[in-house]
Amino acid sequence: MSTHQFLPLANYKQYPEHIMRRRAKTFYEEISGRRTVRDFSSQPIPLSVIEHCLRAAGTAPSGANLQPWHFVVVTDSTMKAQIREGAEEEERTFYSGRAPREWLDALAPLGTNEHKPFLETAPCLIAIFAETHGLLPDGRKVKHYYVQESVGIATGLLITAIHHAGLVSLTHTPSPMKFLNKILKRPIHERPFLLLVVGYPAEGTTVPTITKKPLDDFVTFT
Ligand code: IYR
Repeated sequence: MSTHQFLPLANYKQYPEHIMRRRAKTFYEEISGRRTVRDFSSQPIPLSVIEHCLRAAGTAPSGANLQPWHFVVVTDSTMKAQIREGAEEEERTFYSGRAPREWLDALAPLGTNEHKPFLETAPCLIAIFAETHGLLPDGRKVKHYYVQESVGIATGLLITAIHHAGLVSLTHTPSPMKFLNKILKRPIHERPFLLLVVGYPAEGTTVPTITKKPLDDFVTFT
């Protein structure tokens, strides 16, 4: 028998089926309106909103509940400029040789290139790090489990919370992203996972004409 304490499941509420259906549909309608944006207004965002979105991300399930993530919120313009410089350096090599033709062809509909002005224009960058292992105060390592999955889920919740709050985001993955450890002074056991650009869309922003697959194309019911 477990010697650890368990509590009754609090706050769970079972809805009648028709209510559940309506809630599921309403949520789908809200989240299907999310678009990745690459053109940001410089208008500052309330950090209290970001704090709540991060709290939501921190509720994510994780391997053995070890929560192997760290989020760095960057609003300082000098730091944003350094991040832009680091990212554009990687992107220049990516777009001018490192990426195979097939990859560049796949990206063509998104209209991306090596210029990343949004890293300076947007009011907020959230650098997400995956902790490959934990560290005890005495320096001993703690093994982490399902790190990629856990950080991916937390990031998904963060993106959802940001959309729900009424802000837009861009999942940016300059690769490799090691420059983020240096600029943000994070230890080497924290692996940069993703750079989330957050803010308001610039006036007149356009988004590419891409679509999401219909359900039948990506789900099998047995
Ligand atoms: N990191 C590059 C290239 C890029 C790669 C993928 I996969 C994308 O979905 C979008 C961009 C860039 O940010 O331009």
